[in-house]
Amino acid sequence: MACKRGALIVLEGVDKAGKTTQCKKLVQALQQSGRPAEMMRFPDRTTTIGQLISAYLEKKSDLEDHTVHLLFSANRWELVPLIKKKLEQGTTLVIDRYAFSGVAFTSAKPGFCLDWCMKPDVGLPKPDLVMFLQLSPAEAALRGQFGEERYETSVFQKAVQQKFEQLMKDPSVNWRVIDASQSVEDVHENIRTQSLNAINTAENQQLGELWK
Ligand code: DGP
Repeated sequence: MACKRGALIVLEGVDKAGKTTQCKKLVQALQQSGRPAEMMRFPDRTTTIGQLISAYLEKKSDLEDHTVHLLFSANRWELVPLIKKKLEQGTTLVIDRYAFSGVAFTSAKPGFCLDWCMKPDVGLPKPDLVMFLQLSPAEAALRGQFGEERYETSVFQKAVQQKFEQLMKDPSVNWRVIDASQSVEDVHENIRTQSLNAINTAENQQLGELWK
């Protein structure tokens, strides 16, 4: 019998919600319970395209807004063969940000509509579960100052949050809202439970295509 496929699990949320910490804890917990799991993150700054994105985020270079949007999307597409291979091998992938960040961050800029922003990512592997770590701007501010990178201002983050809320209305995506104001351990427990359910369901389902 062919091995059962892994699940594609995505964590989304505004900056400071705790996505990276929770991705790492989830992968560790899955591995400890004997389930093959690996973490990925977008943008993946290690590729040639990722390095262009990284320089842009660090404000070392300026790129036209449509151009950078397409680069973020290309950065996801270039990893698709690897994503599919891992899932087919039975490895569950836990991904820190995906196309939803792509759409939320660009559509928060003036002159961009959700529809145009979604187009380049149509057809990407569809996550079996997307958990949105919900944290109010006030609570995010309590977690300390934003860094120096582009997009790290509270005004912009509020606009991004609104765009995520619009995206979460799409019933074709399996969204779960997670209260990220709880303790790290409580958030982890919630995420772990949701993920185990998704892994069990994904085993018997074909991988879908996003926004198709
Ligand atoms: P991180 O490495 O998770 O801190 O993300 C870097 C920053 O890039 C963060 O502010 C969110 C933003 N970002 C992530 N993905 C995309 C994307 O696809 N498009 C745009 N415009 N911004 C993104």
